[in-house]
Amino acid sequence: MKKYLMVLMIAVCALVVAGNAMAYIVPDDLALDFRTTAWTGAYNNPFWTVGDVTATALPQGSLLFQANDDGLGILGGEPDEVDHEEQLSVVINLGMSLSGVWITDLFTRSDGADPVNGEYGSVLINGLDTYYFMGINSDQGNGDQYVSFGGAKLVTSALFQIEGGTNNNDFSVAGFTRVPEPATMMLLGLGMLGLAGVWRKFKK
Ligand SMILES: [Ca+2]
Ligand SMILES: [Ca+2]
Ligand SMILES: [Ca+2]
Repeated sequence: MKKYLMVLMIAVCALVVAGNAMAYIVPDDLALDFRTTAWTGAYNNPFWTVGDVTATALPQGSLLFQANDDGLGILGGEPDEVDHEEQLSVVINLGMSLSGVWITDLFTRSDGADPVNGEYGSVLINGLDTYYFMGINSDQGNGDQYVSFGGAKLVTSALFQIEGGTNNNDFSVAGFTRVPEPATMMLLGLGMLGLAGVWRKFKK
């Protein structure tokens, strides 16, 4: 019986390692996902609302960009993303408990404008806390990068913008993550125990 528990533990460890290896690619299961068809209509509109969440292109007169791989950005300047003094505002009416955000299209720089940091941007959460992200830390496939808030935050607003003031800093926003609830983790644990039990019975 102990042998099978060992096998199970190894399988779990392998899954965790695989999960870490993919840590730099936007996962499919975001808590708030701007890549979904619900957000498709945002393209070429000044703002777009889905449920309690409204995204607005700033400054006034700007229009939203949307794509099913990159998420939201701002039209103009470079053809799609947040660049120049464009800003992407996200307002969540009653707030959502969120733990981080996935940025896309954020790359190192080949034009030499900022070879140290790469493309460089920030997000201001609830008008209080600023988190920075740089292209040198991104997966260079689609410029994916995860920005952690260092724990769950009740987020009511997020304001995305470039940093550094250069024209070629641009990025998109795929969406936000939520940390797994303790209840979810417990269910997962119970499920594993159950699986171990079934395995044991099956072997007898
Ligand atoms: Ca743009
Ligand atoms: Ca892209
Ligand atoms: Ca970019």
